[in-house]
Amino acid sequence: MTEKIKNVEEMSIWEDAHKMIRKAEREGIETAWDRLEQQTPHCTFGESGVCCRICTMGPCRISKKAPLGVCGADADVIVARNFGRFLAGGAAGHSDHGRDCIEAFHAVAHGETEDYHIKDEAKLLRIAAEHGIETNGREVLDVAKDLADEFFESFGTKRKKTSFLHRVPKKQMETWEKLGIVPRGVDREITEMMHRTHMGCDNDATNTMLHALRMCLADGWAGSMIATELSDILFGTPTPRKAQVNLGVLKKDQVNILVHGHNPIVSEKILEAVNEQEFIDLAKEKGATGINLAGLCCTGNELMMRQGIPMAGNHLMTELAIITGAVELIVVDYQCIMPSLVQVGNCFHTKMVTTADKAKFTGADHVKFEMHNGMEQARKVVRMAIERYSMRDHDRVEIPCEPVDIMTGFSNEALLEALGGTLTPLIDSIKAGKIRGVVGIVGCNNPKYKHDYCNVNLTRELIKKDILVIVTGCVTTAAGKAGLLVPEAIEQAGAGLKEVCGSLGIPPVIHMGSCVDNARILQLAALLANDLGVSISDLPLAASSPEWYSEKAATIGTYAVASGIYTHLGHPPNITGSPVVTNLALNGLDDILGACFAIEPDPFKAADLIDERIKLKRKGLGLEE
Ligand code: XCC
Ligand code: SF4
Repeated sequence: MTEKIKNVEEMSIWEDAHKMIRKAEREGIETAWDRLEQQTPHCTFGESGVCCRICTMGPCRISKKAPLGVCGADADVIVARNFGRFLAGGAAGHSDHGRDCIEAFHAVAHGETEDYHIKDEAKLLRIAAEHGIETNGREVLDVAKDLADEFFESFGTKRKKTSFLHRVPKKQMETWEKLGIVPRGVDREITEMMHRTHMGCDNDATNTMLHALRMCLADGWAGSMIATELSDILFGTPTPRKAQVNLGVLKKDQVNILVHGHNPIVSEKILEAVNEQEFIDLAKEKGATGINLAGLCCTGNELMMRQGIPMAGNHLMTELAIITGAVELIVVDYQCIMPSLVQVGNCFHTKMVTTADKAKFTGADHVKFEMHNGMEQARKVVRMAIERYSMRDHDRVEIPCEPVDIMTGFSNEALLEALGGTLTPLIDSIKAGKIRGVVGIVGCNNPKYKHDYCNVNLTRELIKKDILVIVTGCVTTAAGKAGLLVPEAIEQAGAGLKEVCGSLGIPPVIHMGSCVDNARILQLAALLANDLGVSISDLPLAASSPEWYSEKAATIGTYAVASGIYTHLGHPPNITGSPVVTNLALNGLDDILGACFAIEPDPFKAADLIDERIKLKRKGLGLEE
């Protein structure tokens, strides 16, 4: 065995993680940290983005000795193409999730399913009206049919603009028009990126990156925004509610089912099924006291926001959740699901079930969810979980801690309601400097970092500086475990933020949902900019993804910057081999968009960088500190 690079305390900041990593070591179970060690050191050509595999005259690797690929492409072109395709993967992930939501919504509108319904009619009518669809005196389902068509069109190639661009502030839109980056169709922009990056097409790094901005804008303002708004229409717009987080939400004496992935279409049905009396009785027959459903990653966020279902953990906790030995079944749809979960499950009695044809895992059982059979399939999955309870080895069960309370459910609608119906109190607080700015901290975990160290410390530092923090994605669980998602956390905030949040009864760190729900942050930014009659890039806003890992996270960062929001990342994407692309990301974009990326692994220094930026933007608006 090779020497461990890190001790357990250096891998994560959490007690539940430490205990489960130790249990894994005792029981000889491999985790992401072990495999990271086997993969280290990483290939420096790959890391800096200068390895090109786009055609079979290569692969080519750029170095001082060999500065051009066989075709003559230099490091800038190769990095831009690789990064363009990386971002296309992220845009495709969110947006195809959005398309699945449209398909569900379309099936409801056309009466093709009994299993899904319109839950928030008022929101449906509001969004339809936003898109110029007649709502007066019409059947709700007829309006829904038109809205489904509107959204499908947003993915196509015939229009000049996607849906939701009417939400973009005027000045911001003028910037995009000038740069030629107004997104046309979601699929079109992704396909065009694949085309441009084929050998012999776009051989100008800056030009490729401009298209990357357009493609990512299509993801944020259309693909993701459609996913968010339709999920609200189908399953309800989130409202503030209590929930709990960490591995302590698993129950020793109950059948534990975990939902993992992203789209509420599967997890909402599983939730309905676990509450059916027939299954509760069956679980009791098998010796359990009940059925416990908990979430992981973003599907966990979706269920937590709308239903208050507890969150077992974020990305790096997914293997560790199974290592408790208490999980009967883990049911997944797509994205961020480590294939290793099958192997870890095999070390216990844990069954993994896949539900989407586009995300099968060798070794897992496949129960295909379709619009017409969601409930039937959910019942099948819950029955499988209950049947496995008798296979559990109770001597191997270890639930490592007590759960922590959180407050969730802050959709923009809910936030507006908490503010008394208008944004004015928030804007007044910003003007008065009680809230100096707003920062969205989003994204993932990455075993290259001490798990959640940056996520938590950056959040803490910002609220100390009177900066309101909005969290989504896997940062949510980090902030929740740290006790930052409850109203009492105002004690850790600066005096101004403490006063404002205290009077509203809200936490200084607001949970706004899953990763597609970063679209809610875009909408909020647009509302603030419109209210002040400025561009988003004029606002004292920033975004951060301290521990990001995925293509999707890079895409989110890129649409944030393209939308005028300064964005901090803990580490750079694989672009450092190109001076042109790197300079564009860190400086050049600032000149054309009023926003750029910043890279800083240290959360305390990152908080200072963000603080400086907020000062600058406040000054630009003529606001006092
Ligand atoms: Fe995935 Fe969305 Fe990242 Fe978490 S935050 S690891 S992308 S689940 Ni999106
Ligand atoms: Fe090499 Fe050019 Fe082919 Fe890339 S596209 S593999 S640089 S020959």
